[in-house]
Amino acid sequence: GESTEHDHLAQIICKSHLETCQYLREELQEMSWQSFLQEEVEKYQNKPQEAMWQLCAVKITDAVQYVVEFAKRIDGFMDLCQNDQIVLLKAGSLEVIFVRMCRVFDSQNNAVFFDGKFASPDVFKSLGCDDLISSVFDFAQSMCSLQLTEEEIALFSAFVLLSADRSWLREKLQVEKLQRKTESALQHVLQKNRRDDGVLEKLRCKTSALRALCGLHSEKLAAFRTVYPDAVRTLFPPLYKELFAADLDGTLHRAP
Ligand code: 4D8
Repeated sequence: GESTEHDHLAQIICKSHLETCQYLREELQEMSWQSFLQEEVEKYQNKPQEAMWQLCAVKITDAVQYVVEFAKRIDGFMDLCQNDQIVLLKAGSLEVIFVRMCRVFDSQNNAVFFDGKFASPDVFKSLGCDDLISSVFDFAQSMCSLQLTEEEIALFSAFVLLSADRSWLREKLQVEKLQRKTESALQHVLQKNRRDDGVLEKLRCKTSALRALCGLHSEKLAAFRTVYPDAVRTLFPPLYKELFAADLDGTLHRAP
């Protein structure tokens, strides 16, 4: 019946999520005391802006690759036309990374697992994007305060990825159907976990916060690129450029 179908979808999405997350939450919680020493923080702060941008672009690209793997394992995603798979990943992969960030976020110390240890916002100072960094950390704090289970994070990630209102979708209805199924599976799981305190509504609000964060990231990248076009061209991972700076020299939009 209805309920077993939800359970099945929730199980598959949760399994895919755990298998594509690199780190288990428990493993990280055990080492949450491992924050960077002051001299290590200074090492990041004294990096040239381009070098810190490159490091972050590489880390984001690694994380994107895991999100792509996650997407491929979601029931129905691979049945979408290739255009729509690309549109959804292009618009949603960074959003899912920001959702996943709450798994590896130490809210007591306002620090995120980055480059092997827990990093506070000052580690990212040399990027020159203090407003973006503080918005990202605020978002992680508010996601953490919802205290979602791994299953709930998995389903919310899938829900975000399957957003049917992205521009340039060709088979919008098919994406809508997948998103609705995911949403009712999430609703079902929240009920099962006795979370009837408007969590679903709060999560729906989070989707606009996620869009704002990605918009801010694009703005920062565009500004950085005007100052350091060569750094972006020669040092940044091709996938990062394809996803976030495709209008410059991506291949996704080029005819084969
Ligand atoms: O599981 O894949 O290892 C953040 C990046 C997380 C950005 C990554 C990052 C994550 C955003 C690097 C730079 C979140 C995990 C590690 C790398 C998401 C900041 C910190 C993944 C969860 C934690 C742990 C800077 C991984 C926000 C972005 C700004 C720019 C100017 C590029």
